[in-house]
Amino acid sequence: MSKTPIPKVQPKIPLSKVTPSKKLSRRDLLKNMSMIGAASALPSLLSSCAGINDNHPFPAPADFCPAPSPLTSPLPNIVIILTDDQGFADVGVNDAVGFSTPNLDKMAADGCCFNAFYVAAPVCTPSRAALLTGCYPRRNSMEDGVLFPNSIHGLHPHEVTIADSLKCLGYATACIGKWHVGHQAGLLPTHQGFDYFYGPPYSNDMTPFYILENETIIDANPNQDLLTQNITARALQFITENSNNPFFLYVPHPMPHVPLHVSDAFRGTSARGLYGDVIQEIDWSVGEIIRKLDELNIIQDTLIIFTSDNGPWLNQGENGGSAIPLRGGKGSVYEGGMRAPCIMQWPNGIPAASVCNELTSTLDILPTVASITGSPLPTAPDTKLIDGNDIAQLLSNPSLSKSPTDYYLYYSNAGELKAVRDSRGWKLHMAEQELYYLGIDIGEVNNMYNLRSDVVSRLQTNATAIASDINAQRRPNRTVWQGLFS
Ligand SMILES: [Ca+2]
Repeated sequence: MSKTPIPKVQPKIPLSKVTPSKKLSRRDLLKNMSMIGAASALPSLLSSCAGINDNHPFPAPADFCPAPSPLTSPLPNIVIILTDDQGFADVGVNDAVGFSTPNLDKMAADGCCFNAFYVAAPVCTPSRAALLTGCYPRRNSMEDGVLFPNSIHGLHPHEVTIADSLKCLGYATACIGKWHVGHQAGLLPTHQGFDYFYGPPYSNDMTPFYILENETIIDANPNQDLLTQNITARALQFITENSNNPFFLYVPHPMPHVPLHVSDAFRGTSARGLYGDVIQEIDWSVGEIIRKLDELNIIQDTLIIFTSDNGPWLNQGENGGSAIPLRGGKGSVYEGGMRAPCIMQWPNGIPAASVCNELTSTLDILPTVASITGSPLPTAPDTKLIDGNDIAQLLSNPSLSKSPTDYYLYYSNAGELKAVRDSRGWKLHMAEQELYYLGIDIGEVNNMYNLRSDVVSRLQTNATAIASDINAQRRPNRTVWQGLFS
């Protein structure tokens, strides 16, 4: 065994260590809330709240971990690289036009392309909350669009994230990139299982835009041209410092979200304008991470997952990406909004040059990581607490195994249930009365709604049942209206 002994679980940083740059007065808060149209919610907040709403059924993070029971030796490192608004077609292996992604293509040659891999919302915040927790955003009340600088809620710290789960086994954990599931005091990555955080709290088109290290603003006016470079440098440093122990590295790039920015080294390098240049720099970053893992001789025991948080921002024109041949993009529940490019590499666990066409999603990452490491999941008798499924068998045998997910729900960017698909490829848009068979109609062109009432009925019934269960088991987000950062 090449790994060092597993260290003791470290407690999360207590709330008392939070150092907000500026506190808002109650008057400022009222002004902000009316700006975001939430004034009507205020009386219940004020009456119920001594700073936070805290009716979450899960234990506090420090009390979550059961007795550790790691399964394998050595434990695999986990690296998740998440891009922002990169389209399904914006990687070489998915026929990108005008730029190249040699490092992602090599990753596919050394690992597996997941061609029916979904995110759980067509916009940033709910998609990211889902990836981290394995839950549809409605289950943990993160479904209602993206957070803005004056938002005062976020993912509840009692939710069990991938980082929380792996901390129980002593993993070193870092989030290096864009967070965007809660930026007020007590909602940052350091309260969600991450030992270290570097990056912006939310999207790069929001102001004030700043860079945090853990919970301190270290750059109030960052040069966005250097975002990808700086994130990459810190990711490499984290890998180097933790090469002798198991680690979880989450790299959610702020790019290629508009406004696009790229370093001088990559400016003008593609035939697809700034968007192509930005993707080529992200591809470079992927290559740097893989090279570092290789150099440190730990790549065999590292699962690397590359995907995007939602589809391309099509109305940005030249500055947006592409999901062709999929229909729609960011904000849409057509495939282009929620089917993401996904490549996974793990030399000891995934066969090289493999392809998986089975139904999979970001929801599956948490339970799969738990399966391959032995890290714990939240449990309760007879109650479903997360929505994802363990796809470890699909990793080890991508072309022959079957998806454990029978039905997948498509929620809008406002959290409304809009569509459902099954593991065979039938997809129903309920309000629109559109039925497609994705197996031969990935572009959602040929509406078969009036031809297959049996399929419509089956999909409708199952979607309604799953959604009803989720609604019945909803857990709260956390609202913080003290200690605001901005
Ligand atoms: Ca996004």
